[in-house]
Amino acid sequence: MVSIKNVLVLALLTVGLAAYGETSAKLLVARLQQLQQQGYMMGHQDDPFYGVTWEWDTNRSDVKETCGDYPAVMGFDLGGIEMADNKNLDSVPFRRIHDELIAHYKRGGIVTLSWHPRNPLTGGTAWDVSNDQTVRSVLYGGCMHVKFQTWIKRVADFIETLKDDNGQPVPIIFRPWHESNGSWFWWGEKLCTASEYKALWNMVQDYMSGRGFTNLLWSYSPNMGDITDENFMERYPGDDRVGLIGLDAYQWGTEIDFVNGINANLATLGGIAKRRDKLLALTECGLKNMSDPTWWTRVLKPQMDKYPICYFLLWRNYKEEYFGPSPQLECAADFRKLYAAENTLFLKDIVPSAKWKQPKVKKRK
Ligand code: BMA
Repeated sequence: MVSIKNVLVLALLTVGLAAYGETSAKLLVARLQQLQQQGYMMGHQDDPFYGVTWEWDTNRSDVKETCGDYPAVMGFDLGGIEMADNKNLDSVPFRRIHDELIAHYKRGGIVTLSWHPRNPLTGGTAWDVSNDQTVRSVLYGGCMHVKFQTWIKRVADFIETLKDDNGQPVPIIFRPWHESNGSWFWWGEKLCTASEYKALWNMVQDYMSGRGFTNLLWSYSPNMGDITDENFMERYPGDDRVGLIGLDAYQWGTEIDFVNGINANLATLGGIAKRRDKLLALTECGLKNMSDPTWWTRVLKPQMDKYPICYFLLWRNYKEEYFGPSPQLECAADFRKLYAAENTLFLKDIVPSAKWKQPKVKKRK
């Protein structure tokens, strides 16, 4: 139901936006803030490409086949685009990422991009942490700087192709250099200093700004762990550089550890987001292979209900490691319960009318 409060919030946001110029990223922020009044959105990584029992079909979605609706948020990964590969690190053709991302936007959904680039110094994967000079090597003056500029350009060239029917750029939650407090990616905590990490972030962001992109909502997401106000700020790129603060939180161990960890972290990040006027989200989450079929409503939902997150994104349904639902799994019933809850938003909840229109963004002079 559209409440008077929601209408007022939207009106105020519209006035506010008009005052300092609209970009599609600012409109996306306003839309996320508005939707948050109703609850939090459900998201799924790689939703339209493959599921627990199928791969590479078209017009399929494990989420839709389980509950009858698409996720509100779809996530896609750019890993491999830097090498000019045709497929990403999980074998998804970039052509399909392009098409499905635009299709989801056109049906009224929200899209987010992550990036697991290969290691530019060693030639290994994003997880190759064998050399702690990698970040330094791509910064100004580093031996891989020139090569890495080409990598960034390829990312930008792909993003530039993501346009709607009117030729307007699709607004995207862009989430590079994630889980910086862990040390499993070459940009991780033990692999670079805080100032090197921030220089890496800034280099990519400044390049994108230089290309004139105004459709990127920058998302910074540490991984669940020992996060304090102080250690968060060490690598936080800055209020002028981040629009959304996220948490990546999986239950790899016991339920109690997960519940304690996610509460501690969402309380900390929620406080930081509130004070700095940023959006908050669970940018990745899940329980591997849904080993507990009631996990979503019994374990995850009660925690999410306590914090002002705008979405949660379950990671991909790869057959060997899946985090979302699938109709034939035992957890399907629990997912339908999650779907039926008032405060969980799926595509139809965020696009109440078939008449949803792509917003017109005024061209900047
Ligand atoms: C990880 C795993 C990997 C995958 C990567 C990028 O969490 O799912 O199998 O390659 O994400 O999608």
